[in-house]
Amino acid sequence: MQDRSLSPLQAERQRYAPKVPPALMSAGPTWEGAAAASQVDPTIASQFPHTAELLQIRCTSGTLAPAGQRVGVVLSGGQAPGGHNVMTGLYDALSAHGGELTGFLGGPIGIIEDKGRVLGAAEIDAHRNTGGFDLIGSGRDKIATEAQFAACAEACRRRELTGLVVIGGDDSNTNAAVLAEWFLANGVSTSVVGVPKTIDGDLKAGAVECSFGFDTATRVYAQLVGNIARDARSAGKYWHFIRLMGRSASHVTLEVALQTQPNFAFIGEEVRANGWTLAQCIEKIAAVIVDRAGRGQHHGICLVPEGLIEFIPEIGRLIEQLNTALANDDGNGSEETILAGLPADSRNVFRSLPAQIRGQLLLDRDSHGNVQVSKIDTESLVIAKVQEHLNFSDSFRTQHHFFGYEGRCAAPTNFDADYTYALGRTAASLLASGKSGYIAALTGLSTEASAWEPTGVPLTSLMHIETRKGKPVPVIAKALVDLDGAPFRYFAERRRQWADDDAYLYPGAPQYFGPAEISDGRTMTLTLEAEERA
Ligand code: FBP
Repeated sequence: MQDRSLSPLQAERQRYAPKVPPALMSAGPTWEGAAAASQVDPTIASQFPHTAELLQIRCTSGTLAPAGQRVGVVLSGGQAPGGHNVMTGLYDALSAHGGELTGFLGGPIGIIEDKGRVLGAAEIDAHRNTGGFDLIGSGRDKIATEAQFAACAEACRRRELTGLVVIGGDDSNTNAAVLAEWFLANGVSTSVVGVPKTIDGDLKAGAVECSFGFDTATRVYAQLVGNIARDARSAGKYWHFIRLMGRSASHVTLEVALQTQPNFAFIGEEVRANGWTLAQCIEKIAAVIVDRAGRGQHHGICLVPEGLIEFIPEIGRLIEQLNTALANDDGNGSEETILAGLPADSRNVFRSLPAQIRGQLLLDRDSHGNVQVSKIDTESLVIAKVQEHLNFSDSFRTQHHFFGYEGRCAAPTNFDADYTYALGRTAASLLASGKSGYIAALTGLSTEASAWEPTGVPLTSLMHIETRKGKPVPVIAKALVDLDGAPFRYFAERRRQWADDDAYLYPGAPQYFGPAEISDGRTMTLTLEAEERA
């Protein structure tokens, strides 16, 4: 009888052998210091005396871990395609020389509470090239207090771990940086290394060219947006407002716009740079709707980054003030008490918003003090305000969508499968050389995997000071869309034409087999940025 425990695609993907730079497959790790990745802020340097002066390093030969390495791994934050392959890369490098990989369960809390298990070959093999984080689970806990650092140290000592790998986004890698520093300061021999994960694409700087998961997730969203664009054009009666995940930064929206060529896309960073108020944002999309309607086109596609709301100046200010007010609230404060502490203009902004949005703005912050933008229906806010602004309600019919979870656990594209497997081996190599306080990276990602260069980037070089829960703290900086960068310029030069014509592209589903230009492609963002650097 046919085995139906796996879909045909799952079975085929398990057999996929990731493409990796040859250096990562040979023995004996050798790392060379290059130069300081960037100048570390003096306040950060004073708080990270053991890791602030690390140099960026490059692997010149071999990365197979020496015998007997015991490494712990944790998945932290939101799911991103490829997390399992970081683990298979680590596992393969370690097990080739009798090493061992322990998975901490349920995210950082798994280290704090020492909940973990040594991973075996069968379960690792079953998760090769799969999406999801279900092998060990994930979580958003923050490792913040002295007691928690000590508990993590104890877990590492008890398990005699030579290394710990934190797979996460900006906040999780901040955790990794703090832990690496704390371990060095307190004589804990476990080295700590981070891996850049997030579909949001906002963990990148210098040698960290992109975070894993961005490639797969944006391809899934672009497929869905393309399908909707074709539906919109076929029916000719709906404007579709599509909110896309990505937190504050608009990288996901920009990439999806580049892949699909919608009639309109908000880019949060542009809104902030120009200081566009909510009313001005609405005027811009309304102008496109009116123009198109004048030509008999009553359909369209508008992309809305989930973080847009934070970039509209008056709402951004309101959110910051609410963040501080909520951080100081004991949980018993009513909406009115919380609002009473805000400046009058922010109170007015709050009251001008639809009730649904007001409620969502007051929801709990995440453990890092961030507003949870995925829970705010910004696309509905835009629709409501456009409706108020326009007077032709009969011919302006809308649909709204939110795409986020649809893409976070898709089977990684070949790029993400290759990249994450290589990141796992790079992390193993850094640890095998006793390097701590680094994030694993590969440079040259727009080229063939055989030309990628395994690199270690000091975590402190990615940090800046930010206000969190009302206090200044060193954190890894979120990379926002660069308005002078090639991806945004490409978009800005073409958007007028995309608004007028139906220039939609239909990228279709991510492909795992077939011509390399389809199955092994790179995102437009990565390609345009690499072309600009060349
Ligand atoms: P990370 O920064 O942890 O990678 O989060 C990615 C993300 O998908 C964001 O785009 C989104 O805003 C958030 O997670 C949603 O969080 P949750 O999974 O807790 O609903």
